[in-house]
Amino acid sequence: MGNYEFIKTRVEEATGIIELHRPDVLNALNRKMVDEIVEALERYDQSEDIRVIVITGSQKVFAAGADIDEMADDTPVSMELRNQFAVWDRISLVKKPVIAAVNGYALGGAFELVLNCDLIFAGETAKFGFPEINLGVMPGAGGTQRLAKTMGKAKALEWLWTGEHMSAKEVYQYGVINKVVAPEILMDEVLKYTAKLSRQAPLSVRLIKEAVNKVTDSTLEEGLLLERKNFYLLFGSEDQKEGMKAFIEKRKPDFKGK
Ligand code: DAK
Repeated sequence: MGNYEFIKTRVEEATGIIELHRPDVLNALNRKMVDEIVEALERYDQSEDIRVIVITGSQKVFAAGADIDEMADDTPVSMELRNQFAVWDRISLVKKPVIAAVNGYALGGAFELVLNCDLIFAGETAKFGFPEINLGVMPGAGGTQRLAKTMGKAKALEWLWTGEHMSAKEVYQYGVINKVVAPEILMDEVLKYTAKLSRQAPLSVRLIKEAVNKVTDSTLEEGLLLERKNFYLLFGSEDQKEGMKAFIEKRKPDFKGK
């Protein structure tokens, strides 16, 4: 993988891992770091050896939001000219499953990055929140929309207005995250799940992701049409033939993602 300054990458079996690494400032996301995360995501998405992607931080912190020093002097014009949202938009174009593994703080833009992932696993000591209101701003990289869609309008507003941190257990109760485990076994739990997911038919995994994301991004009618299209598409794949043949022959399928 590329030479990165603010992230580390490694591969475990068929899982590509991206670790945020800017320890001096609690992994605060500066622009270069966001560029690096997106570049690594896209590389793993293209790689034939990778089936699942994990984004994580350290045991202590996922990330304390966007780099406040870097954005303090920004203006609407400077942000518009830099077209900074374009790079964020590329995150949701990743076709493979992306899982966030969160220990410690995931605040502001870091929580938005987490909400952009398909699944969220957290350690018991993880803390989530949108402190933007304390800085006189608001979430701008999808936070208000994704939070309200997953936890409901009333709770999202209550929380966004206070800017307070919520524990992993609380957030789990509202259905925002998938699983809470002891912090020291977080990565093992995530890798157990990705090992399982890596054995599933890759095309099915990818088209299910696209169809489920339609639920939150469109009307029911559009979602049903996309689901049907993807369903037909899978019947044109070698993996569908292999999967059904393997069942009939009472053996495990050997999926190739074709
Ligand atoms: N930015 C820069 N430095 C940060 C930082 C941040 N977000 N968070 C922490 N640090 C630095 C601290 O300044 C401190 O540096 P030194 O003093 O040691 O030099 C060091 O990290 C350790 O932090 P603390 O001493 O504060 O550590 P504590 O354990 O006491 O507190 C904390 C941890 C996470 C509660 C606290 O650090 C904190 O509240 N941090 C700020 C949280 C925050 O407000 N985050 C930013 C939210 S706004 C966009 C997309 C997204 C966004 C914006 C634009 N576009 C696409 C245009 C997102 C915006 C946001 O995230």
